[in-house]
Amino acid sequence: MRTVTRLAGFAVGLAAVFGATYGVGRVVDSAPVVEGRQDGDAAHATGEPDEATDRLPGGLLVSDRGYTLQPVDAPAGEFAFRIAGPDGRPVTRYDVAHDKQMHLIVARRDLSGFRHVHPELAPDGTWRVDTPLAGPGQWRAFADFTPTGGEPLTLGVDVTVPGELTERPLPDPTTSTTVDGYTVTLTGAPQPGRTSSLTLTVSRDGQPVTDLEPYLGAYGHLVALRRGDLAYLHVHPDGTPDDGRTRPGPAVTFLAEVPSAGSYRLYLDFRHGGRVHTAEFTVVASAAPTGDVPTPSGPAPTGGTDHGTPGHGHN
Ligand SMILES: [Cu+2]
Repeated sequence: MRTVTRLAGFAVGLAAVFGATYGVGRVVDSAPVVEGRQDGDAAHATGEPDEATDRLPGGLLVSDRGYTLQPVDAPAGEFAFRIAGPDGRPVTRYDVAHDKQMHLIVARRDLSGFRHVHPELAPDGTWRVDTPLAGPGQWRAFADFTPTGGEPLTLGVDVTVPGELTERPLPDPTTSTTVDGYTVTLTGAPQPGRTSSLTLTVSRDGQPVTDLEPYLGAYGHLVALRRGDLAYLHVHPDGTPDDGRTRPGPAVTFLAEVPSAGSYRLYLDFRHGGRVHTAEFTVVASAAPTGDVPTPSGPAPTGGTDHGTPGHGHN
């Protein structure tokens, strides 16, 4: 089903904007599978999972597959943007994914200040939200959406908030962090080019939290950003609240595939007590040693200090 969607999106994009913005992504992306898509989609026809190998990670491009993220002027205290479609006009129809038509994620270039919010769509295609940009600096804003008739996209754009900027160093890698009185521990480590299982376990006052509340169709929502370029990674929850097997905590498991070795900042949104909390981790993805056998779950990162890092509330 997914393949069909992607194919449809590609055909539409190609017909409408032959070689224009779509070409940007293809030129930059050197993965050979991309060529397969060009000549009739041999790779897709096999049904192989190719999410991470046939294109760039999300969020690096302001324009992809004919869709362009365009911030627009907004009153103070508001952030507004449109998605221009292949015909150049603002897109007004979107599919719902993870409970929403549009997910807007922002983070400062130093990976601090993460926020995940849900703008409101006006009939003219303008998305508006109380500005999530919480202070001066160079921010990256990511629009994560699926245009109706197209395929899922994450477009990114830089936004500058003037003022005195204090650059914050990336916190050390850790397997435990605290936010709003919750302790969240991480097991598993991402490895480039393969799917890794990451499990986040939530406790409070030393007791496991077993009544997490669904948020965006899952018991947690995880975003990963790569240090250096803020490549944006979709990380899919393994299980949903209504599948008959997934429990409401204390553990929430995600399947992650990172595109390269390097440092990543993970942001886990979870809901408990009627509020959304965001736990943050720095993790390091290391290339697997030669001859290593792929495993769904790697060992916890070692060498990290065990201190908690302050998270950011979701209010
Ligand atoms: Cu969202």
